Amino acid sequence: MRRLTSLALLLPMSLAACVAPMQSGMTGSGAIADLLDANGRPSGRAIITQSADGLWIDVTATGITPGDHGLHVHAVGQCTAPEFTSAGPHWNPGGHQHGRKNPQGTHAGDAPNLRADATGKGRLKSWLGAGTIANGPMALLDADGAAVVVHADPDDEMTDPTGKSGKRILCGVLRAR
Ligand SMILES: [Cu+2]
Ligand SMILES: [Zn+2]
Repeated sequence: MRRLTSLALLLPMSLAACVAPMQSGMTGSGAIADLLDANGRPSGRAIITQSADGLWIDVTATGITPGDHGLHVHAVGQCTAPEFTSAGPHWNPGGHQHGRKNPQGTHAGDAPNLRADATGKGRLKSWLGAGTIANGPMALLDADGAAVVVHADPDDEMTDPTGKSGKRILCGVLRAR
């Protein structure tokens, strides 16, 4: 009985220790982008959160064709329609090749494909990789910022430097949140 009591006293403390890093990742150390299509139409949202193990991405996209779409963080925080080439190449502070399945990969900005359903809506939540939002050599929001881009075609997660993911159809400039 005495042993049970001391366990019950210890439990809340160990729980608090587990939860603390998650909370600090959710308050302040994040970035958000409103996605726009080539006509400037609101088309979803991207949120990037920093936690102890790196960056996490959560993207909701609307108004796109059903199926898989390449999704990346690009190196420049500029989305000039309609081509969105202003967003630059994939965010790649580590100097790697493209693709999560590429032995020479991966870009820090490479996310898994985003799959849209029959209504043209999709959501992708994934661990992105090592990195930070604002500080250090792997900072996402560096001097020229960063953007989230959704592509017309699936990313083969292998072919350098773009994964053959085709046209850039949605783009959103990341800002600190
Ligand atoms: Cu891209
Ligand atoms: Zn890439």
